Amino acid sequence: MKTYLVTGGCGFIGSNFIRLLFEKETNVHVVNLDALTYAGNPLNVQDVKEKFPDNYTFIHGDVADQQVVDEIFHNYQINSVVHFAAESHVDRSIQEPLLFIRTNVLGTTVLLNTAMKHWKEQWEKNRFLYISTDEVYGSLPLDQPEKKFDEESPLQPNSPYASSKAAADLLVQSYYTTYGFPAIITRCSNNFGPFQFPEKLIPLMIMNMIEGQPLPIYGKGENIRDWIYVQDHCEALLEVLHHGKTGEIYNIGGSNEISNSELLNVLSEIVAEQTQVNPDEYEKHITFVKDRPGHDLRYALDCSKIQNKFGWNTSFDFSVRLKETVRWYLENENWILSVKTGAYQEWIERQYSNRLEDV
Ligand code: NAD
Ligand code: TDX
Repeated sequence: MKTYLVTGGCGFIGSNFIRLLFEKETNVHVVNLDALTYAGNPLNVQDVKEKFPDNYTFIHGDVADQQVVDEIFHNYQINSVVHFAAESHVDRSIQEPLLFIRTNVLGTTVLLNTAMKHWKEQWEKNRFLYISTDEVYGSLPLDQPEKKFDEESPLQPNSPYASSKAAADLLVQSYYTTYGFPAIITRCSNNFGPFQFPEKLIPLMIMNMIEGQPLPIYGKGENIRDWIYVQDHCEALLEVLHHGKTGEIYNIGGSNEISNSELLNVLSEIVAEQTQVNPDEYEKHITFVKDRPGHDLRYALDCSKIQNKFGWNTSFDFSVRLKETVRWYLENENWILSVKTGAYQEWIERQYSNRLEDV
């Protein structure tokens, strides 16, 4: 039996990863450590809990809490750590940077220290996979489409979120260099798919279309992101976990760049088709609002390393996956209800009270 400590497993990517892990592997035990912040939703792993009651353990706790993390390593023979837990939203980091430092930097260091202490004698069998992000590289210009970031590109993060992820990324690297700690880092582009909290662009727009809310595009909508379907990301993580080399960094991207405005047009058409509404209905709600401060223009990753080493590639046709994602949000009413009150409501109120009148 192999035991994985997955942190942030009630969040978007973590929950998709746990589901995939149980689909692909037998004889595994997953310990999911999650603080259940506004972004963590127990419904995201409800099916896993029901299907694998003996192989799944949930621990409600904070990655920055030394005692909790120490107890987990004491109580379970953890073979590998897959560290997703983070404050993950750029806009929130602009409003509350200290929280991002605590969770993303201190939390990662507590995990590193504790794993190091408990793993001393079995180093070779263990892996610590840190889920970093493409945002650590900073922004690319819009007028040089051939430029992409590879794993050697310098780190030039811009937002407090990206800087906190970069700080943790460097700490993970330092544990490998200094102690030989068995760490691997992945840096992924923007994910989309089921179970994503509707503060990130795609689910926010889908939810707002369903709810008849305005569709706020920051600035001119010309910013470009590289979108990857969450399952493709999770499959890449399994490859890296099993075949990756310690001390190495792997970019994971969708090779699928699109501007926010274009994306919103495509989404409007898909939601309109699936709800049998005229697309003009949604397009008239598109509202250009004050830009995000320090808004990165473009992200794009060179993923040749992971493609060449593991033969990994994305499996999807973007528009097919977008359609599936829209359908998921339309069909999962209970999930929508669970996020609709509370943080989502508070989030859109804050967005609109802060932004629309400023334009
Ligand atoms: P998310 O916000 O959906 O989920 C984060 C999870 O971490 C939640 O379940 C939350 O409850 C938990 N958490 C937060 N603080 C915690 C703490 N102190 N202790 C324990 N648990 C805590 O995030 P996501 O989009 O699933 O991202 C997961 C990871 O992947 C993050 O590290 C993020 O930086 C990285 N990443 C995300 C994307 C993306 O597009 N979403 C892209 C690249 C990298
Ligand atoms: O209401 C909005 N309007 C808008 O125009 C929101 C929420 C976003 N945007 C823009 C900002 C970005 O250019 O859409 C783009 C995507 O925004 P987000 O979904 O907030 O993602 P981004 O800022 O690109 O960061 C994401 O990618 C890398 C994730 O949130 C990070 O966790 C990940 O590390």
